[in-house]
Amino acid sequence: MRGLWFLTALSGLAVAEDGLNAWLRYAQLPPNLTRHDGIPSTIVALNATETSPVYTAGQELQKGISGILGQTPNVTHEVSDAASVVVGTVAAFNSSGIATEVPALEEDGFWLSTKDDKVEIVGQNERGALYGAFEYLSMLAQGNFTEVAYATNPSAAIRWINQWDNMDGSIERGYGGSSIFFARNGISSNVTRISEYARLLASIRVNGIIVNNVNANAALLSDTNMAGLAKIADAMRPWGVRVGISLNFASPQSAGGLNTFDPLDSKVISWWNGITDKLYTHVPDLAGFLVKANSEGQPGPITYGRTLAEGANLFARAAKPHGGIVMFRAFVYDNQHLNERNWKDDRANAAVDYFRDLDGKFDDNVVVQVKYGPIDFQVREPASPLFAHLQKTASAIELQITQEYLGQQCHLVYLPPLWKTILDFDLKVDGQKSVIGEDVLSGRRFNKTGLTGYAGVVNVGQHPTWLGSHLSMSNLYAYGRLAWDPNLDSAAILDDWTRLTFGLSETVVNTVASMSLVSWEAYENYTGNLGVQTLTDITGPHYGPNPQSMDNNAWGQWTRADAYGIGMDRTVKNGTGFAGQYPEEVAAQFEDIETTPDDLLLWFHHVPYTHVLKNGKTVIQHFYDAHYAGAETAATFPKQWEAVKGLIDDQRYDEVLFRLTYQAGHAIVWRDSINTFYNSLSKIADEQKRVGNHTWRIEAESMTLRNYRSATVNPFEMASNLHVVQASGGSTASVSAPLNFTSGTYDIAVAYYDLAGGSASYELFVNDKSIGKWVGDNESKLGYTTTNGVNGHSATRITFKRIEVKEGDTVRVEGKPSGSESAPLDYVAVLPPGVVD
Ligand code: GCV
Repeated sequence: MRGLWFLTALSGLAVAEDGLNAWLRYAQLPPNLTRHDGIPSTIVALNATETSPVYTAGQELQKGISGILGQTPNVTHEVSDAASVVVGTVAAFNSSGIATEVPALEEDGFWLSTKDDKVEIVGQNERGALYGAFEYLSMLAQGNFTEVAYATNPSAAIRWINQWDNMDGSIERGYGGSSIFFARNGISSNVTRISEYARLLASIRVNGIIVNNVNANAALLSDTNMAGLAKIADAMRPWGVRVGISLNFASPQSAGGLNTFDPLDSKVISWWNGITDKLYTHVPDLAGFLVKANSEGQPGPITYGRTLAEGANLFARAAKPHGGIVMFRAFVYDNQHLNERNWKDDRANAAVDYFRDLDGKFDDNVVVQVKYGPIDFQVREPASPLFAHLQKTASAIELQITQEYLGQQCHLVYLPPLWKTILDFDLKVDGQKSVIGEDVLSGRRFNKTGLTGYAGVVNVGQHPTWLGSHLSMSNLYAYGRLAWDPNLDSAAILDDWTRLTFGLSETVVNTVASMSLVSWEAYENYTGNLGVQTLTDITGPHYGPNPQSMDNNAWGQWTRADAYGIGMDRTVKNGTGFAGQYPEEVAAQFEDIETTPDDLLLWFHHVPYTHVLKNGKTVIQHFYDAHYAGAETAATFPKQWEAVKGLIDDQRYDEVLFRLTYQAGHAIVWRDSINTFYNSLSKIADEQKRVGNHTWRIEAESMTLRNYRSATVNPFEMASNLHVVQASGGSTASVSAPLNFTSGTYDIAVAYYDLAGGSASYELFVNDKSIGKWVGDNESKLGYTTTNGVNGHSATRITFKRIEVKEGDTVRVEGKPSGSESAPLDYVAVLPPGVVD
């Protein structure tokens, strides 16, 4: 028997996994962890209706127990003495006559008891019962057979997802493939992935989803599409996930044929009432609406001189009779009239400026949805001060699981430590403790009952890994866990996720933790430090470096960098006044440069590059050092990951290794371009003389060129030594140079540019020995927003490890252009062990 278990466990490991099951794999436990006694034989689910989450819980328990423990229990719906697991609502338990001592539960809460060889899972409602079933399965899957008996309740009622899916099947800021909800300007006919997604969401206790982009298309309101929405809702309902939609404010005009969309116009009101009634006939439990108004070109009530509250209440009143709610976004700003030359202009002020005086003017089924920081999902922002002003209005925080500004799922960035800087922040409203997660979003601080919570922007797509990257899924998992309880520890959540996703090996758990828990800090280090934002290409794909674009843009995301200094002066005394939007104590802290933490210094203050930080370094030296440190940390990731080889399946091992290796290379791209840019702007040298000095590099333009020509790049800092080479025709080109390094073993890295419009092929040689071949086809592998430029988005590095080199050998790279990709090369680095350059 033991031998059989062993074989199964081993073969289980070898099976390739594509990530589709995410953290719900229910992999069989290793024999030493499996309890052979007391494997549940009968599950009683106290509801036999197939669309009921309790019915789903019964099925899921059966599936999970069978996978984890290797024996398939029966599922029945009648109470019997044989029952070893019973799942149902408090009401169903009571009416079945089962004696339980369940404490009072809140909506969606549950009680789980595994004492006395019986498992009882009691939900306040059906959804809660399903959550309890997932909790029990999560324990089993982690080999945790402890006897427990406890109740748990959500911190907030709203725990939603926002997908930014377009009706043509694309996803705004989508890096995980095309939409699972929409295709060809309609609703997708295949709901399999939709229901699988709902399963994942239910397991992390997400109870609602907006399925279409906030930049909404009124075509969703056609009869055909409403019928399609009903199919989506049917697929998600058994998992307790309610569906909602984003609305386009101008729909009465663009889709309804009216000559206005003024929210106070009676024709407009009755048009929306009619549409809403119709929607509810298709989807009777529609969760509600999400509205982006008067922002980034979207229409809204201000167009007619109406307030944002009047706009929100229009939808609230239409939805109210049906029990629906309106999530109204506070992301309102006027990018047409922001002018960097005006020292006092500041997009960060917009949310409070627009909403402060509207507090209390929203209907009670409106929730103002506030991005976590005042700008837009940057690598670090202070908490939005709007949370302190919405005292009579329901509010929710908007977090972004989608890594729009944080490496687009091609860089490992575990986000909970970033979210925690906001959730754990104390706004000290009126001098009283007002921690955003625990006190404000829970509704406790301002005595809000019912409607508060969380909205997480997610770009799940058709990719088998859902987000395009296995490791990014920890962010989705953690989002649900934190929305339930914002006081949870980021590291503990991650360990649960790793065990469920990759198995119980301690090496795997420790490796994922050791990379993930420093990943946000590393990303911040090699992108934008001290609160300056990410320094990405704000006018382009928001992916690679482009610090110049962070000024003189119309989006109001500025750093005010010049030859002498950097940072936004957001003080009241001399700047934009933003610091004054916080409650008194916090405002005073940020107003004063002495009490502003270094990591938000440039958010609140404009300082010379020579300003000395609390850590004793000047701003510019900190920039240099942080970029080197960040890239060095990223360089450890692929190496660390190698430790899990053989401990997880090869498919996921290889796919993760590919991305971590790419990230290590792109971190160097970031490091060099940011350092080169600020070095050139400030003319202040790096004390350690690293910037611009690359002992181990051979610049392509200095090599012997065949069919390649040297070129400058724009922006200038996007190439080492400011130059690249590009093939001048369609035929194979090459660069070659003698290696003037002491004979030994080196890693050889080649820096090249991978453009969207072609797949150039490359080969690296030492003398005439081929070291490796590759193709510039990131566009079909990585999912980030590709471009056709030789720039910080396309800059890529490939590394060949442990190559024997003799002094005087010749290194050669051959490149064969393809399409618009002229096989561009930047440099070859010949790296002694441990050197990151
Ligand atoms: C959906 C940023 C993003 C946009 C997004 C917008 C928003 O500006 O870049 O893609 O639009 O935020 O949140 O509405």
